[in-house]
Order: sequence, then structure tokens, then C-alpha cells
Amino acid sequence: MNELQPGNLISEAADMVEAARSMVVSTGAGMSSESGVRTFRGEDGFWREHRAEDLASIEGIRKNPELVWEWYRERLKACEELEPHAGYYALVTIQSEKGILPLITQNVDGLHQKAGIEDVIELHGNLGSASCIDRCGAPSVEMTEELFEELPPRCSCGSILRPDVVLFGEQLPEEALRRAFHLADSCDLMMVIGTSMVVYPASSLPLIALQRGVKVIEINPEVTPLSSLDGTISLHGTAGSILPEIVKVVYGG
Ligand code: BV8
Repeated sequence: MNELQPGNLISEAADMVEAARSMVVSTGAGMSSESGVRTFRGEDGFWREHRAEDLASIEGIRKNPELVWEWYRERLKACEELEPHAGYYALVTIQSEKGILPLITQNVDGLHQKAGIEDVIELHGNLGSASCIDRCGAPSVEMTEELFEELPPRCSCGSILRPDVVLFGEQLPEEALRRAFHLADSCDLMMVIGTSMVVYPASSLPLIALQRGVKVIEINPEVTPLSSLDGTISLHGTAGSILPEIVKVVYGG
């Protein structure tokens, strides 16, 4: 890990962003937290009181349907009511300056797209729809506020619905995963923002880049398993403050 002072780290990261010809970004729940979406394990994390697998899994939904749907209602509201913070728009600037900025995310709240980031690879799906937990064959239903009038929402067959996100123990969408691994395997710089590096296979992406000798810029107020690895430049601060600082050094304004 680089021991330079934060100020120097920002200019070091800025130089790397400017020089990169095939930069890729990877984000976790911490990217959304300054927009008002609680993280899973961070300071105010939702999962501080609950275990991840007890909620974001088929067994968890069957066991705690109301609790899990409360959590998804909170995130659905984020999609509709909350606004992306300055960090998202800093990424939009890099995207427009570089012409392309593939962004891999573990988040399902759609905030990257809301900010105008174009090439978003959703590893764990999104909150667009829900389907029958017993796979009765009824079509998926759109995730709207009306769906939450009765908790948990039910399928026309009477079973409870599950959000069409990737739950623990479920395979990730094939094309999204293929592209994510390809980008980790071909980028010349990876920026990892707001992830605790707990969930696999998302957590393996920066490790693939590091193994190729590619630098990884980490933006996270907390230390993670990524922070101390050779090749990682760890900027210990928030996405909403650090990203605009990097963009200011590289592109002015
Ligand atoms: C799979 C659903 C094949 C949608 C989610 C044992 C060892 C290793 C792996 C496993 C194992 N047993 C099972 C596994 C595999 C398992 C897994 O990884 N388990 C973990 C818990 C050990 N993975 C899977 O099951 C995946 N599928 O591998 O398929 C398979 C099949 C069967 C059996 C085995 C393998 C599916 C994983 C997807 C699960 N679905 N979500 C939703 O509701 O969101 S996971 C969910 O939690 C998120 O999608 C995300 O991935 C994860 C949360 O992680 P983070 O995004 O990192 O968020 P977190 O809160 O943890 O951290 C936030 C960070 O931000 C903190 O560090 C904080 O400091 C920082 N932060 C806070 N504020 C800011 C900030 N940073 C910057 N700025 C700020 N302002």
C-alpha cells in the first residue's frame, strides 16, 4: 500500500486516470450511500443488524418476507426519489472525456444510469421486476410502489414474490459476468469504489487486475482486504468527495 499523504495520493491517482487508455470502474453499496441508500456492512449498514445470507437469499425471503421486502422497498424508493451525488457526475465527466468508461456494479438501485453513466454492467441485476418465488410460470411483475401496498407482495398463484436480483447462492447473469471478467482481464487501470470486498465473484475482479500488474485505485473511508495489497492505491475517503477532486486535477473546472 502506498504511504504517501492523501493530497499526493489524489494527484497520483489523477495521473493514472489521465494516462489510462482502458480504465474500468467497479462499484459497491458505498457508491450509493451519500445519495441516502444505506450500505450493507458499512457504518450505518443495514446488515449490521442482520446477516446477509439471512436476507438476500431464497431461504431468507421465505423466513423473513416482510423484513426483506421492507429493505427492497427502501432501495426502490432510492431509485425513484434519491439523486446521484457529485461522485456519480465526476464519473460522467471521465466517461465523456475518455469516450468510454465501462462500469461494473454490485448495486441494484439504478443510480449510475440516473446520473447518465452509459455502459453499466449490473452483476446482481436491478430492482426493475419481481417474480414468483415458486417459479409457477406467471410472468414477472414490474416493481412499482403499488406492489408494496401489501407486504410481502404476492404472485397471482398466491406464493410470495422475490425481487429479480441475484440472491446469495444464485448464478450471476452470464453475459454481465463474462464482460466483467473480460474487463478485469484487459483493463490498464481499475477504480474500485465503495465495496467491502466480501461478496464473490465481484470481489475477485480487482484481484484479477492486480495479478496482471495493473494498478487498482480504491476509494473507501474504511480499510478493506484490497487496501493492503501491492498495486492498490487506497484513497481513504468518500466517493462524493474524492472523485470530484480527482476529476478537478485531471480536467480542471
Ligand atoms: C455465486 C442482491 C455461484 C441484490 C446480493 C464462502 C466464501 C466465499 C464465497 C462464498 C462462500 N459461500 C458462498 C459464497 C458465494 C457468495 C458469497 O460471496 N457469499 C459471501 C457472503 C461470503 N456469492 C454468491 O452466492 C453469488 N453467487 O457465487 O454463484 C455459486 C452458486 C451457489 C453456491 C456458491 C456459488 C451471488 C452474490 C450476490 C448476492 N446478492 N445482493 C441486493 O439486494 O442488493 S449481495 C449484496 O451484498 C450486494 O449486491 C453486494 O454484492 C453486497 C454488499 O457488498 P458491498 O457492495 O461491498 O457493500 P457493503 O455494505 O458490504 O460495503 C460498503 C462499503 O462501502 C464499505 O466498505 C464502506 O466502508 C464503504 N463506504 C461507505 N460509505 C462510502 C463508502 N465508500 C465510498 N464512499 C462512501 N461514501
